[in-house]
Amino acid sequence: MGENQATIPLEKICDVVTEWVNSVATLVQPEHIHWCDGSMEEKRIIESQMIARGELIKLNQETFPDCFLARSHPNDVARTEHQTFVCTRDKELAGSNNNWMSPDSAHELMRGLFSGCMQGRTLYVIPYRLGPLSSPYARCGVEITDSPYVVLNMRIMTRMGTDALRRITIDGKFVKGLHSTGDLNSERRYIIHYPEETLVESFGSGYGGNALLAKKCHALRIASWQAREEGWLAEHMLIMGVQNPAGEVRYIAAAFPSACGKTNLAMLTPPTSMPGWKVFTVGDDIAWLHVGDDGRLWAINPEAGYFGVVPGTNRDTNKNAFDMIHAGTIFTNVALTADDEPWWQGRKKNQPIKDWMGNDYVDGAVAAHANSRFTVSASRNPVQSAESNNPMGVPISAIVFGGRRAALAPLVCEAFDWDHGVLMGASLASETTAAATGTTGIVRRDPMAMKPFCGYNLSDYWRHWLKIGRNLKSPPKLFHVNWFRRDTKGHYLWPGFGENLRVIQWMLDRSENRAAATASAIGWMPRVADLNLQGLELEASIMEQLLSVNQSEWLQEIVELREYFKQQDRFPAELELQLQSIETRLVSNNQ
Ligand code: GTP
Ligand code: SPV
Ligand code: MN
Repeated sequence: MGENQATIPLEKICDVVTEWVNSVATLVQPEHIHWCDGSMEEKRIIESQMIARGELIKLNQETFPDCFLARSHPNDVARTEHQTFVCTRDKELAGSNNNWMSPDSAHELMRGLFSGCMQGRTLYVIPYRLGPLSSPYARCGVEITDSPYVVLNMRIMTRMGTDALRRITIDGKFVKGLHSTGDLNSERRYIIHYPEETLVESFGSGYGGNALLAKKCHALRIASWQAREEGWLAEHMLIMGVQNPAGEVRYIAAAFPSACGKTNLAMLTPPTSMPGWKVFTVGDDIAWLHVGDDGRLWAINPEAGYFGVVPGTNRDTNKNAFDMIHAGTIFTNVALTADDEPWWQGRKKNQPIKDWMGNDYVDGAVAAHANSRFTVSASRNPVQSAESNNPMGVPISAIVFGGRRAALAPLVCEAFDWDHGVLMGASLASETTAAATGTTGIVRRDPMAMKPFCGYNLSDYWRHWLKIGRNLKSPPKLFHVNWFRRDTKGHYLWPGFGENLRVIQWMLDRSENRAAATASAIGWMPRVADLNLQGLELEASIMEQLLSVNQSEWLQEIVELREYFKQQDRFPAELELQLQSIETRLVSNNQ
């Protein structure tokens, strides 16, 4: 496909896109229109224009070459889920998990907001491809935006530019994304999806998932809709390769809610006490999963870069990320030091003088915003997998679900079969984080880490998952993990980060049928002796606690899950059956 693509003359390829750009331009009335080609020259021009206007700060070029700092409006620092809508003709299709408006009312509302909104501004046309070149699973989109910050970020996060336009001509279709920062009035902020029109409209925000429309809006909400129609899955998952000392490489996909550890796990540095182990990153946030001809599940990462959480990143927690973000990185909403270095909580070096809003830093105040982020190309990752650009993706041996749970959920647990694993995913809950606006630290249900990103009714989504399982001859094993269990003083019981590889080793060994486990009421679990804990100094009593299943707490969880699932119309009978089995086992196992 690559060769055919290159032979199409550029002047022939833009018709479908040009038509749409022209109609948008009539509505938004920009001063200029710029078609992004993704070139280095274009990057430099946009950077210098933004620097001249004070929208971008050049960081210390000796210690952080080609790095910049951007500050978003203080009311615009995270995704705003209450202003995010899925607008389907039939409300039931969007499900109670999504905010809904009729497509007609949404179009009317957005037309009003977009009307004349780019007067005096440049309209950027960003053609982009999601997925490796020549992959049959790759998809294209075009984002129209008036934000040069969005252009610079999309340039890193997607394969942006002329190649994407060529592919659109071959595909004959693309996802449309129209975005304007508007006046950044938080009352007039909407992120609207029309899956039936493969269209996204976003107004009033310039931040992250609200504005980089290829990411959550296209690659998850619209893509999940398409995936259901076409028989695949679009998931909020990292993809990692793990090589054991024997040189065998296996791949894992893991769904954790926002700011719950995907980037960190995907780039994990093995502990020194696990010599010979290696980890390679395929993706850190989104996976597109297809049933292969061989009956296995295969995954590609649609993205080309990382938009990762900065706070907490250092040599001890995530050395690969720490090294990676010392060049070619856009920092958003971090603090600044006297010598123009970025600063964040947990950086362990230097001191801030300006906080994330650009105000003088006062001791004890918040320096970097909790949801401050780095944008960096995946090619800068020292452990990027060579398979990242494989058009067919990588075969998945294990699917992992996990969240932040101070109590209840054990360190690791394996589903008895696919349907049980789907229930595990559907039951996922986590303490809320700063990745979305609202109160943090409250446990909420976040099925498959997709609550904010599933573009359709969750019950239909679970049915789709069950169906995918039926189509897999060699399904991956499914697991639930919890790195975030705490003691009564609030300290994490498990050291996390690199040490998580110990749990991964057990999961992969299970998928090869070479690790022991015991059956608990909630799934297969390792005994302490079944885990490789060599070189890890952790009291036996803590390990016991991490692997314990408290019967009364779990019975209470079943009650709460029933209550939650009752709110989902069309809840699949197969999952109700799974829930009943757990309950029966809890009562009879007496554990
Ligand atoms: P999104 O990009 O929002 O989807 O998040 P993510 O799932 O990629 O989360 P990320 O890896 O960026 O982690 C978020 C926060 O959790 C960071 O502050 C990390 O330092 C912290 N974290 C990650 N892994 C662990 C772990 O194993 N243990 C503990 N205690 N903290 C962790
Ligand atoms: C998340 O919130 O899950 C993110 C960041 O990965 S954002 O792109 O803002 O959605
Ligand atoms: Mn995410």
